[in-house]
This record gives sequence, structure tokens and C-alpha cells, in this order.
Amino acid sequence: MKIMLLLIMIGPFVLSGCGSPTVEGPKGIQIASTSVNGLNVALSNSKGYLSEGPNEFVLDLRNQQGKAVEMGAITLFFDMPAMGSMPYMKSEASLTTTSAPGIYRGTVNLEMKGTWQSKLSYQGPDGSGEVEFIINAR
Ligand SMILES: [Cu+2]
Repeated sequence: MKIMLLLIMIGPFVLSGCGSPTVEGPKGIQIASTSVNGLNVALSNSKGYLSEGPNEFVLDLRNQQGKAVEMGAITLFFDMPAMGSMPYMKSEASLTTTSAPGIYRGTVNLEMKGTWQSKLSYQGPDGSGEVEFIINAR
């Protein structure tokens, strides 16, 4: 009788652990967000900011109703204008889809701290577009 009760209590946890699709980790702390032409873009990672050197982040794309937006193609790069003796800098992010629609995992290597212009280009169900936002690498 006691064993039966134990199995009934454990059962649901075991089942949900095995049967559910891969659960994405927490998106972390938001680094930047913007909204252009009905597309909400949010960038986050565990630190809440990007740093000089290699970075990991999560990119979240939603419509104004908060529904995930599935994109056909998407690119993201960070650039910085030339300043004095410092040349123009550009870093392309590498993005991979996840099991969750509209959520991408990304990596980017930033050459230095400071203000970077971020440019996201996409081709989605409602056409193509470009979104720009600023991040401050620390
Ligand atoms: Cu620079």
C-alpha cells in the first residue's frame, strides 16, 4: 500500500520529465529590446550585458500580441564607426534556431568595450525588414 502511494506521487514527475520536449533554459536578463513595425526584438543573456570577447545570448522575436514570430532567414551583426585612429569594426553574430519558435541562440565576438550598433535583418511571413538597436559592451 505504501509503495503504491509512492509510485502515484512520483509518476507524474517522471512522465513529464521524459515526455515533454526539450525545455529551453531561462532567457536570462534583458540586454536590449526594441519594437519596429510590429516586431518586438529582445536580446538577453545570463549577465544582462555583452562583453569584450566571446558572448552568448538569446534573441527573442515576437509580434505585438506577444506571439513568437518564426523567421525564414535572419542575420545579426554589431558594428562601430571608425573613431580617430580606431578603424571601423564589425562582428557578425552566429544564430541557431531552438525548439521554441522565435527564439534563437547566438554567439558573437566583440573586439572591444563600448557602444555597438546592432542590426538585425529578417525575412519573415510578413515580409523582410531591418531592426536596429544599441548595446553597450562592458
Ligand atoms: Cu571600436
